[in-house]
Amino acid sequence: MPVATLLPFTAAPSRKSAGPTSSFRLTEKFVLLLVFSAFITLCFGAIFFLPDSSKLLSGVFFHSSAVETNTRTGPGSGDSSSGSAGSDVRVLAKIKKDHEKALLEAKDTLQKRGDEIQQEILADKEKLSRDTLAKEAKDGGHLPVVEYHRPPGTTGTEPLDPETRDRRAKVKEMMKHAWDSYRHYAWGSNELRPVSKQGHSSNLFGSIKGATIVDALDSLYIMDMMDEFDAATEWVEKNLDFNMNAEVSVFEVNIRFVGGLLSAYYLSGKEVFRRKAVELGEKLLPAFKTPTGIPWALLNLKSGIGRNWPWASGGSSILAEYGTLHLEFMHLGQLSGNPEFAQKVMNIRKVLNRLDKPQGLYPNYLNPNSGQWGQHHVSVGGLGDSFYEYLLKAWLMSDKTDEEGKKMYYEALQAIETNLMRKSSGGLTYIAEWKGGLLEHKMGHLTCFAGGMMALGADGAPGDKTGHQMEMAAEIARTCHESYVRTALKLGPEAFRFDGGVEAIATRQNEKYFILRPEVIETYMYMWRFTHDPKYREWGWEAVQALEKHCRLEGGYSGVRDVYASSPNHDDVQQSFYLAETLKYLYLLFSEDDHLPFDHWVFNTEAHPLPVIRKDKTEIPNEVE
Ligand code: DMJ
Repeated sequence: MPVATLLPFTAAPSRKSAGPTSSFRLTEKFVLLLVFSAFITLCFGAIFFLPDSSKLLSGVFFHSSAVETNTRTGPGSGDSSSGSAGSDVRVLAKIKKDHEKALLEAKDTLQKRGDEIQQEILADKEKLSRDTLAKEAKDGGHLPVVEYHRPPGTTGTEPLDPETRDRRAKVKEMMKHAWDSYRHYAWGSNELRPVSKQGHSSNLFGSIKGATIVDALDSLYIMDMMDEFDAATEWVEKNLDFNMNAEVSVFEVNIRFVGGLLSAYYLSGKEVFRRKAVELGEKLLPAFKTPTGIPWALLNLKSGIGRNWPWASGGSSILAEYGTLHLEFMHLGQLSGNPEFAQKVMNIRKVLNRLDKPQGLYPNYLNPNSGQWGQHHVSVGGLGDSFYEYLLKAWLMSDKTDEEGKKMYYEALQAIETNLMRKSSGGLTYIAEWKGGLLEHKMGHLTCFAGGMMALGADGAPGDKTGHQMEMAAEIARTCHESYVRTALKLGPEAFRFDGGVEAIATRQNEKYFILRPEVIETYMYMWRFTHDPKYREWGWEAVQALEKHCRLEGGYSGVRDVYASSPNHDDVQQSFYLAETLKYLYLLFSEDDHLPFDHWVFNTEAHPLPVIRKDKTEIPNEVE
C-alpha cells in the first residue's frame, strides 16, 4: 500500500494546526517525514509479512464472518458482544498455533525426497477415501471397508457347440419373457400373477417387497442382461426397505433376499448390495434369542419378537429352516466384520451335536426352548432338505477347512442311505420319508435336489465311496426324470409314490401340481458338470419344451395344478425361484464349465452363487480389511 494514501489516516499536517511545526527548517521537516514514513512502512511490513499477519488483520481489524461463526459456536460463547476480547485472543492463539504447525509441516516436507512426498500424498488420499467410505458405511450401517476383487468365472465363454448355443439363447429368451412380464405387470410386487396380469404378495416376506427383483438379480447378471440388471439395481437402491412392523419367514428371507443380495454384490461389486444384505442380516439376528439359540421360524422385523409355525410339532423350529442359514451368515460375517453372524450358526451345530440322533438321522422338528427333538419325522425333501445341502456346502465354501460340516454331512448321508434309500421293483432308486421308524414310500419334487448334492459331495466322500455316491446321484436323477416322463404334461408332480402298484407317480390329487420348481433341473446341471453325459442336457431340453408348451403365457410363466391332466390348469403364480433357480440352472446346463466354476463358487439353496472363502487370506476374493 503506498505511504501517501496512509498519511491522512495518521498525523497529516493540516493547514489549521500548522503553527508549531512551521518553526522547523525544511531539511528537518524532510528528515522527520522520512523517519516517520520509515516507521509506518516497518509497522505495515510487520503486519503483512509476519506469519500471523493476515489472520491478525482479519481477526482484529476486519472481523471476518468466518471468525465470528467460529467464536459463536465455540464452547462458552453465548454472547458475542461480551467477552469478545477474550475470544479474539483465543482465536488469535489458535490461528498462530495452526500457522506454526503448517510451517513446520511445510519445512518437514521440503526436507523429503520427491518419491517420499508422492508416497505420502498417496497414503493421505487412501486414508481420506477410507475415512469417507467408513463414514458412509457408518451412516448406512457401520460397515467396515472391504476391498472388492471379482471372483473368477462371473462370465463364461460361449458354448462351442452350435446346438447348445441355441438352447442357451432360448433359455435367455425365456428369462427375458419372465422378467419383462414381471416388470410390465407386477413391478415392485413380490411375484407376478401371469394369468390375471397383476402383482402377487406372499406373506412369507411380511411387507418386504420386490422378491422377484432380488431373486433375479444374479440370473440377469449371469445371462448378461445388463439393462435389466441396472434397472433392478436402481429399484433396490431406491425402494428395497426392511424397516417395517411385519412378520417374515427367517428362512425364506434369508435364502432369497440375503442370498440374492450377497450374490449380486459378489458378481457386480456394487456396495449397495453389501449394505442391504448386512442391514437385513442384522434385522434377522433377534430370531436367535431363544434359550438354546435355535432360531424362531417367524420374526417381526420391528419388535424382534419371534415365534414358530403354529402347525410345527409342539412349537418346534424346523431343520430345513434353522439349518439353512450357515452359508449366508458366514458371508455376512465376512462382509460386516460382525462375529455374531458366525457365532449364531456355529451354535446351531453345537446344539445338534449334543443331541442323540435316532439311527443317526436328524428329525425335522426341534424345540428351541427345551433343545429336544419334536416329532420323529425325517425327510430329505420338505422340512429337512437344505440342512444336508448346507453341511456339505459349508465345508466346500470354507475351502474345505470346515471339518465339522464335512463330518456331519457324510455321516448324515450314510444314515439316509441306510434308512431311507430304497429301490423299487421296477429298479428306480428313491429316498423315502421316515416317520417314527416307519417308511412312507413317497419322494417329493424337493427331494430331487439330492442327486445334485450327492454328485457335488462324491469327490470328498470318505473311504472309496466316490464312485458309489456318483452312482446314487445318477440313480436319483433318473428317478426324478421318470417322474416327469410319466405325466401328461412332461412336468414333475410335487410328490410321487412307490406304493399301491405305482412307481414315480403321484396318486393323491393334492400332490399333482407343478409350481415351476427347480430341483430336478438342478440335479441335471450338477450331473452334466460332473459326467458330461449328454443325456442330462437332453433331459433339460425336454423340460424347456414342456415349460414353453404348458407354462408359458402371454403374461409370463405359470405353475399348473395337475401334471396328469391333458391340458394345463394354471395356478396363476410365477414364483420368484423360477427366475432365481429354474432358469439359472437351465442356462448353466447349456453353458461351459468355466461359468461359475464349482472350485470357486457354491450355490445357496436358492441358486445364488457365493464365492469360496479362501483359507489363504491373500487369495480371499473379498476380505475384510
Ligand atoms: C426354493 O425356495 C429353494 O430351493 C428351497 O430350498 C426349496 N424350495 C424352493 C424351490 O422349490
